[in-house]
Amino acid sequence: MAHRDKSIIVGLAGNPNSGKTTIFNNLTGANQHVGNFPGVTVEKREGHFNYRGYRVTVIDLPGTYSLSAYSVEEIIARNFIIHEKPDVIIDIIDASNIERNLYLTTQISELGLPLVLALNMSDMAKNSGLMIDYNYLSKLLGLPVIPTVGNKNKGMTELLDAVIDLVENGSELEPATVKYGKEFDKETSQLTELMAKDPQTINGYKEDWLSLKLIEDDSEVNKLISRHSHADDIFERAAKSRRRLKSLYGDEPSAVITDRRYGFISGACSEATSMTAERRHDVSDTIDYLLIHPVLGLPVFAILMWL
Ligand SMILES: Nc1nc2c(ncn2[C@@H]2O[C@H](COP(=O)(O)OP(=O)(O)OP(=O)(O)O)[C@@H](O)[C@H]2O)c(=O)[nH]1
Ligand SMILES: [Mg+2]
Repeated sequence: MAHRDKSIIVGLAGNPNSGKTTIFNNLTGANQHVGNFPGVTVEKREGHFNYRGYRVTVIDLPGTYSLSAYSVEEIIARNFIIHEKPDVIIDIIDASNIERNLYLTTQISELGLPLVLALNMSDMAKNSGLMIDYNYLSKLLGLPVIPTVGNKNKGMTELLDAVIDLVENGSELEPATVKYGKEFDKETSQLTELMAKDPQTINGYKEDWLSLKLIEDDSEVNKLISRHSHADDIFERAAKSRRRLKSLYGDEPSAVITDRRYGFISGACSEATSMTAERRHDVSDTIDYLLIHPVLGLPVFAILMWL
């Protein structure tokens, strides 16, 4: 009973429509209230419950595909994660769309907070013939992975146990990181060095993450760094890095970063997921059907050859 009075904060993040609110309701029941995130009209659901001697506060974050600073939802989710520093983030993933959903995961993981993945809609994934080796995926990503079916209230105890285990014991796993390559590392380490000159301004942020965001020219991070005592040097360095990387890769660094993340995800998914024989047949039957179709046949053939 040593932890009877301990309070923890858990943030529920995830893509739109992945089942966040369903899981939030399962966890908190009627014990919830709805307000707004500070300064904006985006709804903030907050709920409470007790589990294994902890008082748990859960926040249902707005659904986002990414943590760039393009939309108000993305900025809210990101600022909440960075500033409120929840004890654990549960990233709710639509398992039937696993690759697209894991894009956000790579970004949350880079923020360096304890993270648990709920592979929700695992029923839909299974019904569509997608088989996921959850244990292997967990090993590859270096994160706890719990299959759930939100609308059937399945997997909630396992999910909560994973959260509490992480709080009590930390992770036995080392989160896998996306490798951006030597050239990126060279640039980010120079920026990191400059940022270390004013630790107060960057207090609470991971320097590696800030460096990458500066190279991406992220408006929110630029705002933060404009208060840094070496702001001019940092911006100059970031612009140089951007130019250098662009000429090396022949593309915007932000596009290279996105590619690397998807490369990492598709590597993990190709190892940890497979399709049932029926699903493979369905896919090849559809292609056959399209190929012999009198109107669509030729264009589809041309597209397949071009791919
Ligand atoms: N088949 C299936 N449906 C689910 C599951 N979890 C949630 N749903 C359904 O999926 C729909 C979307 O769920 P929500 O909980 O509203 O998703 P959300 O992530 O809160 O969506 P936004 O707030 O719009 O981002 C609802 O109709 C749920 O009943 C699941 O595991 N399997
Ligand atoms: Mg919702």
